[in-house]
Amino acid sequence: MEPVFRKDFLWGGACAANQFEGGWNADGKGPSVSDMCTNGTHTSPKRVTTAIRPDTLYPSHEAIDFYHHYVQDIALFAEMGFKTFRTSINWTRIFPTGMEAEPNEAGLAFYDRVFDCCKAHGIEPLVTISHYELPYALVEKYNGWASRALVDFYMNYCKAIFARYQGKVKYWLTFNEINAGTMALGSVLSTGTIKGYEGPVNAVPDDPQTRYQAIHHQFVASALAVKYAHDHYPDYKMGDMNIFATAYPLTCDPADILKCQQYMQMMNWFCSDVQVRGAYPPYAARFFAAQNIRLQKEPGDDEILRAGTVDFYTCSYYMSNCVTTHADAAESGGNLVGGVKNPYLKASDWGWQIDPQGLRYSLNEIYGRYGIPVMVVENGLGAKDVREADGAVHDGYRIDYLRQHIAEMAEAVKDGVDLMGYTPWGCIDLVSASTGEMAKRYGFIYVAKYDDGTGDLSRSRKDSFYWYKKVIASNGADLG
Ligand code: BGP
Repeated sequence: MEPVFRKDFLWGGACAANQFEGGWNADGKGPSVSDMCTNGTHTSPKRVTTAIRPDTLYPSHEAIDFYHHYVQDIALFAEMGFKTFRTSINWTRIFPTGMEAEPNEAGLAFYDRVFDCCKAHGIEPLVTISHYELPYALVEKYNGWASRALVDFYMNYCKAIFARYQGKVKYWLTFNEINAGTMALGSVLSTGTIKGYEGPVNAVPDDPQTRYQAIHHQFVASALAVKYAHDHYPDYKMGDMNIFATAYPLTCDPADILKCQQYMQMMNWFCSDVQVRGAYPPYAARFFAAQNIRLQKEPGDDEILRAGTVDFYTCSYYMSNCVTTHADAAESGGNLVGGVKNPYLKASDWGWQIDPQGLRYSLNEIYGRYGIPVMVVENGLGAKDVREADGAVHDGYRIDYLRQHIAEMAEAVKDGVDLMGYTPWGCIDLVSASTGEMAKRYGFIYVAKYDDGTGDLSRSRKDSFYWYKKVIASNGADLG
């Protein structure tokens, strides 16, 4: 294939602190919402608890212990040729309850070491400020982002990390998958609006009013952070981050087309319309009225949103789904994002429908709408891997998945999309966000850690490791 990607294309991989660091209470760190979540499976949901229960496995507590393996892990990323590494900062390492006046020096120092190590290998960090790691103390006291008070706590956190990592970090994402809050499951991971709730993560009593109010507070916090960064650190590039859950109408029945459009609006466009264009989109008003949602805005909020628009757009892309008004269609099994089965697509073992062409389609839609640089900061196949006795993992299925998606990204670039980079999800095996499992692996690097909490944490290179190294070395021209 001819080289089509930019010369400075940001090839790399993505992780999130709560899913791979471990060290959940090391060096003064406080508990986050994720630290209160037990393990689960595809069929039995993980649970959130209001206190750490004895004899209960909390997968984030050790995870794959990047906290003590970062030197080795970043060296492996460098061996693959990573230009960038997307990770997040665990808010509770810096502010253990989220409410302290001063940051925790030991937490700040850890990320100094991580970013210095990246820099030493010529890897540019791409940092998610908040990736499902809300301080649990803010849930207990404020019901998470339901409270406007969180805007100030978030800003204190941003100011501390913006100042500290000047010269080390240039690319920032304000919230991971901010549109997760538009779904009921997002109330655990994203908005933290679960005060006093203990039970399965998919059975939280749903309250759309609270979720959308929480998202409004996140919009304000994000815009203030972007504006502050632009004013104080002109070299910082600020991005948003969305789940892009492409949907197609199941039939050409105009009722299906309309339903799909409405789904696309409130699921995929609503948050980025606010964060990229700086105002609530017109279609939202009717949605809120129909749901009886009344947002509390403070005077000046509209100006804040207008002044804090992002420099680049990012998204996760794993799958697509269908939407229909016809009641007899079968559900697809996606964990975070539900939908109707597409008869033309196959699904992963976790029911996520694999749709590489949908990525080309989505990138065209996104770039056509916003016209700012776009980056795919999560994509990949969660699958069960087998490590052979000699340490090898023959993950041809993962190579196939990634190859097809990269080929479609190349088509999107040829279509005219300004694509900045690509960071496949879970470049090293880590804990699944939706199920809490280790068995759902995404990595190029296998980690000997299992669902029962056992494993010696040893790392080994999968077949996809060597394949991705060639992809990066050829700037995407050699897809093997
Ligand atoms: C996204 C999250 C990630 C990640 C990924 C894969 O929704 O941003 O944190 O985990 O999906 O999902 P899962 O881990 O459930 O397979």
